[in-house]
Amino acid sequence: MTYENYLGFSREVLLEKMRQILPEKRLTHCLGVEKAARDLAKRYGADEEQAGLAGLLHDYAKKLSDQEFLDLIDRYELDPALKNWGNNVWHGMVGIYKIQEDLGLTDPAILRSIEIHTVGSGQMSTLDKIVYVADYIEHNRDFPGVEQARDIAQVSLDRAVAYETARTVEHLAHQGLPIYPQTLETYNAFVKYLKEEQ
Ligand code: DGI
Ligand code: FE
Ligand code: FE
Repeated sequence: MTYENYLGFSREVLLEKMRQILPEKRLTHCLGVEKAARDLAKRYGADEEQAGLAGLLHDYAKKLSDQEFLDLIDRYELDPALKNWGNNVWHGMVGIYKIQEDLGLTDPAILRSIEIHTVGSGQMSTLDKIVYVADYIEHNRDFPGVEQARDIAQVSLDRAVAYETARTVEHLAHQGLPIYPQTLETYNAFVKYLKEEQ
């Protein structure tokens, strides 16, 4: 399946749509995640087109207003507890409804990987892990620990998920920020992979 099969229009047309709603820096990040996701898919025997499209689209909803997210939560009767969170959680968990509305994308595996790209899940498919990790290690990223994350991602996707989640939880706790319960589920499910023998 090509991007065009999934979308009904070309990658070029998708990029034009994304240029209308995302600042250049965010679009550059999305292109970096597309590339990183394709590379990880090749490395781990997943579908490169599916991973690439999920990576490219993962932050599509990043610039929606809070009010738009709150309306989507109501309209799709999503868990009302989501309303206590913010853009960081919404752009994935709620963003997939905007992607379906705007682009007509229906592939459940792609939508699921975008839904959980920020918080992960205790149960992640290979595609879910690829998008989650690609978002963290894409070549435009520059933060302490990114090189180690890139190295780990070449060896074990599970360990890369564990490493990224542990760093994110540390970072959020260090800043005194609330941690979304599903982020902690991801941490608890994957933390065993940080041990050498796993
Ligand atoms: O959208 P990106 O910036 O590319 O990356 P992302 O979607 O992985 O994360 C967006 C932000 O969300 C990032 O600043 C970290 C934050 N975040 C991740 N997990 C949680 C979280 N924020 C809160 N409050 N709780 C979480 O569990
Ligand atoms: Fe994101
Ligand atoms: Fe991202």
